[in-house]
Amino acid sequence: MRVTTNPIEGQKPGTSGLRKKTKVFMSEGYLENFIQSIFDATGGAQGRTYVLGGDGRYFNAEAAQIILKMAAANGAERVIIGQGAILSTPAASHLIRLNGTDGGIVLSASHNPGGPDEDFGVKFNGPNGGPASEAVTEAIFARSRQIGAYWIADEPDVDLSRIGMQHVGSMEVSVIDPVADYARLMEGLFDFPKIRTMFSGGFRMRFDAMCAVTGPYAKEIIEGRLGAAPGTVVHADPLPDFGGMHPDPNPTWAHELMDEMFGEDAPDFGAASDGDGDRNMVVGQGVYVSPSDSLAVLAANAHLAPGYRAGLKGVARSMPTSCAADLVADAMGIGAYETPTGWKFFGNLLDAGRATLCGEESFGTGSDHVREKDGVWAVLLWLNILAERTETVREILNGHWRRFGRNYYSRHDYEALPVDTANRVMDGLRARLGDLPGTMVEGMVVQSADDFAYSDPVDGSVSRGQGLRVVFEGGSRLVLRLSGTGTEGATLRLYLERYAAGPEGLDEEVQEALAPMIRAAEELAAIRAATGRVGPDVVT
Ligand code: G16
Repeated sequence: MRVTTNPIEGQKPGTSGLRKKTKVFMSEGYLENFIQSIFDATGGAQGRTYVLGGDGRYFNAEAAQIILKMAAANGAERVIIGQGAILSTPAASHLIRLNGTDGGIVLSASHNPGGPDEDFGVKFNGPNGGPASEAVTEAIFARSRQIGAYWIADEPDVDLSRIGMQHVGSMEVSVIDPVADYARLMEGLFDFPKIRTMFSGGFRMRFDAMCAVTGPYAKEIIEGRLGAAPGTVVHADPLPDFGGMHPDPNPTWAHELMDEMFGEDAPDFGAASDGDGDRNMVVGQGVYVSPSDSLAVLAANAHLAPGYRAGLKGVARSMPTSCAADLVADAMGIGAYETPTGWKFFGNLLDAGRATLCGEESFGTGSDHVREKDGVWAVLLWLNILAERTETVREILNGHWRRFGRNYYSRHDYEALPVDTANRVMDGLRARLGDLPGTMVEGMVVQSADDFAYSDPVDGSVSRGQGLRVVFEGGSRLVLRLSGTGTEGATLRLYLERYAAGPEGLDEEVQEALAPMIRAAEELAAIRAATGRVGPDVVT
């Protein structure tokens, strides 16, 4: 059935897909226009196969039914969908690769809250299993501004609770167990028997799934296959509103886990994941592991896990992520890459075999096993390393810092700012960049300052305007950029990094260690003065 429509403003994918308020997505023709734009901008759906699933948030199942009918009406041959329309983002990426499909559609606004008054999102991944490149998202946006009609089959809903083959018109719909293939992939990468032995020896863990998609994955793998005590995984049922939780695994939002890990009789290891299962936070007994440090520790120890025994080809990190991983890569004599924020920028490096591990300060870590970041994978790699090294998380971190030095790191977020105000702060610092090299700020000499531009070493594409960067002599840095994932106003992210070579000064309190950087940032960008805020809303 052909339905006439008109272009809808603002269907521009951000850092990771299109994210809007759920009610916007539910408004007439909104989802339909965007899905049709995806099909149109990628050569049409005729004869194609796709993977489809989402994080279970409000409107997930309804949106999946609409997309199935649209795929059928656009001539798709087959859609593989998780039971209940559930798939974590990394599991979807794996299924695309495993089945050699033409791509996949993931329904998620990731770590943003869910519910009728919260957020919804749609991401398109290509045949390599990774987020669509900028060229593709631009083409989708361009198409959304010209669209005049969409196609949707007038067919009954698919029974998504029933595993097996069904049809929408002549299109096959394979409803599959969302966990099975993913769990098998993990078993091939990690030493499950060794981790099992660690758990049976009394090792205790808490995994907070935050009422989001990783619950079923963590239950099956960590409790089921690895034998962790029942109850290790908490908030394990994906709920449409995430039980009112903000499924963002950081110390602010995963505070229940933080309280437990910093309390009396804390478990040996704690972890949390986000809405769609691609993020992770890792905590030891009384010690928080920053995502940048986690990437560096994983890079230095990955060879302890069977899937990475042959060593790493290279390590990639997003520009605002601390340089800790670079120090490991240097020591190992492998490539270190610095990309813009957004997992899509890692795709070419992974496909070309230049990088094996990738990571971001925004709680994302992953490897070439899929083309998305992967929360459960990161937790399993940590477990494998802990089982091999038989040291605590704190001992591993301390040893790492003694060897490589410590990159003290924190991100300060100023959320829901008026867009004009946020732009003014960015413009103000941008205008000063050229004059900064050689000047002193807070007793530190500015070595370089620029608006980060990335030239992809594989396809030569250039992405400009990716964040303002001020680098000081000695390896300390300030980065300022606007978030590309928010749905309300603008979020300014200030990234602070101070390098301490050691051996002294490796165990300061992080915010105290960063105090000079915080003052330098205010001197250079005047965020508090311009926004009237007394401090950041979120500190990670
Ligand atoms: C997404 C992207 C990440 C990015 C993060 C934060 O994560 O996939 O690559 O680092 O957003 O982006 P921003 O700073 O622009 O808000 P997710 O987990 O939301 O898909």
